[in-house]
Amino acid sequence: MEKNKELARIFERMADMLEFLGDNPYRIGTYRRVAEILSELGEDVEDLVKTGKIYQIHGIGQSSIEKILEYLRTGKISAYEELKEKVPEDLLELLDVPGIGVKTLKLAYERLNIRTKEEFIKAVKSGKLAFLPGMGEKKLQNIIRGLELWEKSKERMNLLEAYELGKSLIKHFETLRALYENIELAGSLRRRKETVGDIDILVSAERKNWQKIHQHFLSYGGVKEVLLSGETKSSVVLQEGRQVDLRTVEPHQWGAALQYFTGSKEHNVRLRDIAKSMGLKINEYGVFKADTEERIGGATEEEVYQLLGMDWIPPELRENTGEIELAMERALPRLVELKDIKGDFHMHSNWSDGLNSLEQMAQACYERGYQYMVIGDHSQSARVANGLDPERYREQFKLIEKLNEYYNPKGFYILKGCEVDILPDGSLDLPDELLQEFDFVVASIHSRFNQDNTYRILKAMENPYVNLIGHPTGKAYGTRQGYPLDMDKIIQMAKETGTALELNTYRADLSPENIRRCMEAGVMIAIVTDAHALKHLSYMELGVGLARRGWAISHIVLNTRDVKGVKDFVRRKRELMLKAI
Ligand code: DGT
Ligand code: CA
Ligand code: CA
Ligand code: ZN
Repeated sequence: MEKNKELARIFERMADMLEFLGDNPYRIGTYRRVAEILSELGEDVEDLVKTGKIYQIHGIGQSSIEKILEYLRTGKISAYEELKEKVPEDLLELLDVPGIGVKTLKLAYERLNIRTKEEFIKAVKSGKLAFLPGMGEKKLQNIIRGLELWEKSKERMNLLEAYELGKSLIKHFETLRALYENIELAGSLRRRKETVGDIDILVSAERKNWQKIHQHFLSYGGVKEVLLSGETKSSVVLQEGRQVDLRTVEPHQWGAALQYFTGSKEHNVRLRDIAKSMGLKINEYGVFKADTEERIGGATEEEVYQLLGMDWIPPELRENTGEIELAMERALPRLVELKDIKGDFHMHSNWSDGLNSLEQMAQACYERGYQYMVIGDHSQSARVANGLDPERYREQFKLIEKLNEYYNPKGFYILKGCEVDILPDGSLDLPDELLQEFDFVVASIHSRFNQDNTYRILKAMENPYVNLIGHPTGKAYGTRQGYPLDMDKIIQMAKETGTALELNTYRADLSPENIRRCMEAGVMIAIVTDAHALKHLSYMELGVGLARRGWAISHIVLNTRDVKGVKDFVRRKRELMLKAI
C-alpha cells in the first residue's frame, strides 16, 4: 500500500499548489478527492491497475488515471514536476500547520517576498507578518500557536506521554462499547519503543458502525485539529501537539490489521518476503494465496504468524533483530510478564517528595495484588526533595512496623527502604549503622553529574547494604542524554557484589541493549516505578514492556521473586561482602 500513500500525498500537494497559483477550483477539488480516495482504498493501487478495476472507481477520472499510470511506470508525474517549478515548494509545507492556509502563504509570498519556511517563521517572529492585509491580532496569535504545535508534533514524544494519552483515548471509547469488537493501541506504542512518533489506534467493528466510531473519535475532548476524517482512517492533532491515527477494520480482519499496524516496518517487510517465498500474500486485510487470491486467514495475530510457519511474536520484539528466525524455530524465550511481578522496589511518600502518604501508597500496592513494596524516601542531602535524616527514618520505621501488623497477616509486606544519595566521592549519605537496619537499600546519583560517575557507582556497590542502583545511567527516554559511564565495569561489579540495576519506568534509563548485557552477565534488574504519586504505580506495565524490549526473561527480574527471595538476595550480599572484609 506504499504506492497508495505516496500518490495520495502527491495529489494533495498538487491541489495545494494549484490553489496557490489561483487555478480553477473544480480541478483543485478533483485532485483533493482523488487523494482522499487513494488513501482510503482497501486495495493496492498497483493491483487495481493490473485488474483494470481502477477505471471503475467513481471520482478518479481519465486524466488522474493517466497520472497514476505515469507514476507507476516512471516514479514521477510530469504535471507535478512542472508545478514544482512554479511554486515555492518549501513554503507550501507550512500548509500542515494549523491556522495557516494557502491565502496567507500567497500574500506573504507576493507582498513580503517570502520564499521559504524559514523566512516565514522569521517574519512571524519579527512581527513583519502583521503588515499583511487582513492579518488581525487574533489571526496572528493563531498562527503563532499553530507553529508551536507543529514544531512540537515533529518531535517524538516519550513512551510515558504516549502511554498516558493512549490510555485516555481508549477510555474515551468505553461509552461506545456496544459498537465495536476490539480496540488496541498499535504502532510503536504497542511495541513499547522509548519514543513514539504518533499514536495509532485500531478498532474492529461491523462496517455499518464505522462512521459513528470515527465521529466519536473526533469528538474526543483533547482534539485540537482534525487532519483527516474518513470512514476507515481519521487523524487528529491533540492539544499537546501530538498526532493520533484511528483505523477501523472488519472483525474478521482484526489479526492481520493489528499485526500490520503494530509494525515495525522492518519486521513487516521481512514477514512479507517470507510470505512471498511460501506463495502467500499478507496485508492489513488478511493472509491470501498469491495465485488465487483466496483468503486463508487473519482473524487473529496468532493465525497470521502460524500461517507463515512461526510462533506468535511478542510486539516488543518486532524489530527484525532475530525474533523471526527464533519464532520459526519455535525457540523464542518466555519473556517476563506483568503478572509475574510481585512487588515494587522504589517509590516515595510525602515523608520526602511524594504526593501521597505512606499509608496510601501501601494500600495501593496491596490492592495491586503485590506481595511486598519497598518504601524508598530520599536521604538528607536531597534537601529540595525534603530528604530524611536518620532520626526521621527511625520514626518512619515505627509507622511501617505498625502498618505491617495489619498487612502481614494478609500476606503483604512493607519493606523498610530508602533511596540514599551517592555523594560526589562515592560515599553514601547515610551511615552504615542505619543502612543495616533497612530491609532494602536503593542508592542513586542525584547531583554533581560532572564527577566520575562510574567510580561513584562502583564504590556504592561495594557497600554491603546497597541492593539496587537507582536510575543508573541518568538517561530519560532517550531525550535526556545521561552521563558517560563504563557500563562494562558496572555490570561486572554488579555481578561480583550481588547488586541489582534499576529499570526505572519514569526514565527508561536502562536501554534494551543494556538489559541484554545484564542478562548475558547474569545481573539482576529490578523494574521500579519510582512513584511519586499513587497513579504512577500503574506504570509498572510500561516497565515490564521496556524489560521485554530487552528480551528480559522473568528469571533475571528481581521483582518476580517472592518476599523470601528478596530477603535472600539482600542477605546473600551482606554475607558475601562482610566475609570479604
Ligand atoms: P512511530 O509512529 O514513528 O513511532 O512508528 P510506528 O511504528 O508507530 O509507525 P507508523 O505510525 O508510521 O505506522 C504504524 C505501523 O503501521 C508501522 O509500525 C508499520 C505499519 N506501516 C505503516 N505504514 C507502512 C508502510 O508504508 N509500509 C509498511 N510495511 N508498514 C507500514
Ligand atoms: Ca505510530
Ligand atoms: Ca501512525
Ligand atoms: Zn526516586
